[in-house]
Amino acid sequence: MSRSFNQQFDQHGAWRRNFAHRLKWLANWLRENDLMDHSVSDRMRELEAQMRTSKVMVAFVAEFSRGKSELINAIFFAGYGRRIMPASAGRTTMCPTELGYDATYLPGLRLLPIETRLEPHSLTHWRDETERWTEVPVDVQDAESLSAAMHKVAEVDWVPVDRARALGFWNDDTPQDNPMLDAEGRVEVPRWRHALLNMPHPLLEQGLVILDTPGLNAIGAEPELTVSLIPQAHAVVFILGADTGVTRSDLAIWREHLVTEGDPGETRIVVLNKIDTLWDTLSAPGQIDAQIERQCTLSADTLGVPRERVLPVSAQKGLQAKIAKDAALLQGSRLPALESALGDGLLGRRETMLRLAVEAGVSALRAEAARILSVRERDLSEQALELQGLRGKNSSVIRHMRSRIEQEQAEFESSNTRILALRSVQGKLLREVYAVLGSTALKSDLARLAATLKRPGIKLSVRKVYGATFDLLRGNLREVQATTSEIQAMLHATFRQLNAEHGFSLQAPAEPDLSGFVNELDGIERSHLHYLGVGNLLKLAQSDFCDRLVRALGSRVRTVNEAAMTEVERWSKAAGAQLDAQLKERRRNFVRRIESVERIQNAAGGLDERLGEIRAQEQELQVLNERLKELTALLTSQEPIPPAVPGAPRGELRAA
Ligand SMILES: Nc1nc2c(ncn2[C@@H]2O[C@H](COP(=O)(O)OP(=O)(O)OP(=O)(O)O)[C@@H](O)[C@H]2O)c(=O)[nH]1
Ligand SMILES: [Mg+2]
Repeated sequence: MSRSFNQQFDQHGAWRRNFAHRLKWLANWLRENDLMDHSVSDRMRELEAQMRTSKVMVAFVAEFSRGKSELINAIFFAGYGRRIMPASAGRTTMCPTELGYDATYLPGLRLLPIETRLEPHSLTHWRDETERWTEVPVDVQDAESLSAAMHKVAEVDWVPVDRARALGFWNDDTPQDNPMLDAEGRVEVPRWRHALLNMPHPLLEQGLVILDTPGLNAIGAEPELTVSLIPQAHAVVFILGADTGVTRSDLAIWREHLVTEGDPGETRIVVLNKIDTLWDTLSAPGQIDAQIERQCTLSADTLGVPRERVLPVSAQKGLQAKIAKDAALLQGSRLPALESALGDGLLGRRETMLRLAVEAGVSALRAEAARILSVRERDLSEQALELQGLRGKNSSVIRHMRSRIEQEQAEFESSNTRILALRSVQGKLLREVYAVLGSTALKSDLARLAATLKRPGIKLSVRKVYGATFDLLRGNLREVQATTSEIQAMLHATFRQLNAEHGFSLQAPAEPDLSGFVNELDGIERSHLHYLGVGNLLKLAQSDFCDRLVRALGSRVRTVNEAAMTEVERWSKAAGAQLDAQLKERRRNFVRRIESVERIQNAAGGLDERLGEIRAQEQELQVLNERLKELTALLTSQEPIPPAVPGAPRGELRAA
């Protein structure tokens, strides 16, 4: 039998915990052997954060009442022995609901009031404005309390049409989509804009984020969901009812949310839910199966996905079976097959991606630490050469040698101008990068877009207007890439000179490649145009819709720009740290050389003794080098860490 999603996620979590533990070990070892300089510790921190903060988001998207919330209950919350997410006939979930765990906040439910839509900020902005959220205290250990709190996401208010219009739930241009009025002419609108449940559930603690969404009308004009939140999910589960098949509104949602930006298909799973409604005591089991199969094939054809991407289940019976521990019913619900599809596809791919990212980080870390070792090795062999030259020489020669080293030291200290110049040019170019990609520049680019989109008659040329803005944004990244190439050329030249002058082994770190970010912008542009193409174009006439759309765009582009700036910064820091490390080692080297000569001056026969010491130190370095390779290779493996060779030099690993 295949493992359940929960088990697979547990393993994924164990793999991550194991990595964090080994990283700590490695850090101790590096510190004890004096190998933890700035660039090494930066790499360490990055690796640690990368593992710790990596999230896996699964979004559940469908028309109302298809069973999104019920499916979430069945897959993730059956252990509570009851429904946690409210699921009932008609519209239930009224606002997008994110379930996750962030240890920096107390566990509980936070709700963002719908009125925030009247203010000009994106959801991303509101996430950090804690005081604007309504906190609902929850005892997350207690199923009753949790379930009671979650009913908040179903809350609605009845408001006059004007207010509904302002909030984005009423559009005069598309009357067919407007909700019904009550006897007093009021409109039903969600009370909350977004809900965040922060809860130390084992899966959520390991980085799973679940996004439950409301059906079509309850979303209203919230482009952020379509153009920002859902495209960033690692998997999207789209749900149909086995009784209804693909309806017109299912198709509308599919087209708006599920047609992907880049990576096609694989991250989309179609669920044909409520197969229990086809279970019929008058039909033979074979007939029922044939009927389910027919519905799956039909749905696959209508949506244009391969048949195997459509999975039939009964969320309700699955939940019931898990709670009652009824194995036959669970098999009948076909929930296990869906869970393993989610697990294999989603977690498998996620883990591979994380592994690749981490491996790149680990080899950079190894290279940084190995560089420190090789500088030390070279210093030792130079010292040995220098000392061997003293064999059989008289004391005046030795005195002379000492003063030569001191002179060299003084010259070295005064020749730092080239290094200072390099630093200042680097700093200036980096400030230019910030100016191009920073949020002030972005704001003005996007303000222009918003203003243009609001012009009457713009609908026909939306593609062109977006194209112009995105050309500008892509141009910014290219401009920055040109700047980094310039810095890189300078680094190469200066490093080569310093290497020649001082015998350093500086090597400019690989220049960041920003083309991936350009591709991300392409994807964002496509998703926006797609969104506007599926019937949202008319809404551009509403100025607040336009603003919301551009804000959602702003927060995604900002993320891309910030990630690009981080890459550039990391690269620039790595170059600086190398320089620092070599300067530090060189200074230490002068001190050691003077010390050696001093000792030989003072004691006859000290020469051979000192040479012997140097040989021993060289051997130590070799052992450290081997151990470094071994320990970094073991970071991502599950194998036990072998003990160090007996008699190995100081600073062996201690358990963290
Ligand atoms: N028979 C049957 N009913 C189901 C199944 N799954 C869900 N339901 C019922 O369908 C209704 C809607 O389920 P929900 O989970 O609230 O649907 P939803 O997609 O979250 O709907 P909204 O929150 O309104 O967007 C509820 O009454 C569920 O009990 C199923 O597998 N079989
Ligand atoms: Mg729901």
